[in-house]
Amino acid sequence: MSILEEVQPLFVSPELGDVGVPFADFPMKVSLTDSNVIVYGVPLDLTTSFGKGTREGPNSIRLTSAKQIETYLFEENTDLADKVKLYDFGDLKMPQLDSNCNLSSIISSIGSNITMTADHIKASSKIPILLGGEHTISYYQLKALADTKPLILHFDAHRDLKPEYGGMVMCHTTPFYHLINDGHIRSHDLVQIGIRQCDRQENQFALNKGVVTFDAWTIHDNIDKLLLYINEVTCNRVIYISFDIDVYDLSYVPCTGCPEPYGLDPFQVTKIIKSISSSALLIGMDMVEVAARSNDYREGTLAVQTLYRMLVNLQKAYL
Ligand SMILES: [Mn+2]
Repeated sequence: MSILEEVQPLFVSPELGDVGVPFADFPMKVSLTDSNVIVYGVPLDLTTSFGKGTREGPNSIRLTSAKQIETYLFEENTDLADKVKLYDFGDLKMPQLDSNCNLSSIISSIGSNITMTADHIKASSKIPILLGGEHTISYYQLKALADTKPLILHFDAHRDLKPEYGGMVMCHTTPFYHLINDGHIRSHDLVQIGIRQCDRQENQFALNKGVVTFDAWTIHDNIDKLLLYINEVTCNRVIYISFDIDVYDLSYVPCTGCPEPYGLDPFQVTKIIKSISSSALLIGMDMVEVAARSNDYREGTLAVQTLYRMLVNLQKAYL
């Protein structure tokens, strides 16, 4: 039995899930053995502070990718299937919650399953792509990939650099603080893109630690400065992308937990993705905080199309 078959029972197969089809369901099915990219969902929505609904993220991504049918990217003249052999593990089984449950211990137990899954995917020389769910989960996947010392391109409206929030240490506003503080990532390897909301302490922490920041206003005024920087800094680097859907302006993503104005648009995000050096090697990725409400699948659609563009444009570390 391969180490991937060991973790597979932790997941509900996409065929048995609510949508009933895998992400980017290709006509020609890819087997687990033949795949080089593995997608898995973690529909965690426990600590979100404002709007709820990120538990719908993985399903809305699967549903919109199934409904849109085509995996051909018009402006790239490329089909996703030409670039990746993708396998969808399905969603991590979530524990039953009751009123007495301890949130921290639930998150930590889900977290160990994420770390083990990402670790096994990496050990099988495949790329893990985590679909969320709240941003908390990125901590656990990045922890598994930390030994590759990746440069982290963190797209987000928020810094997520708080030490704790509402009495919770591990929650959706804290993952990058703890990744740095626990020694999993180096602060100067964190590039935060599209930032426009945080508190004074987070800003000071970022400045003191040398976290690289391109806030939304800087990008709006002079995107070329960012494109040049990304192209240079990703040259011959292993990279990880953590993509919070709320980096987009709230007009594109009305359902996510903390939608914010003054955000990026899809053309800007595509330019940024395309500015990544062709010598960069992608080691892993997450797409988090995607939500859906009452048949509003705008975020799922945007998440799918953003993921497709990242997958066709980036060179995968193990290919
Ligand atoms: Mn955010």
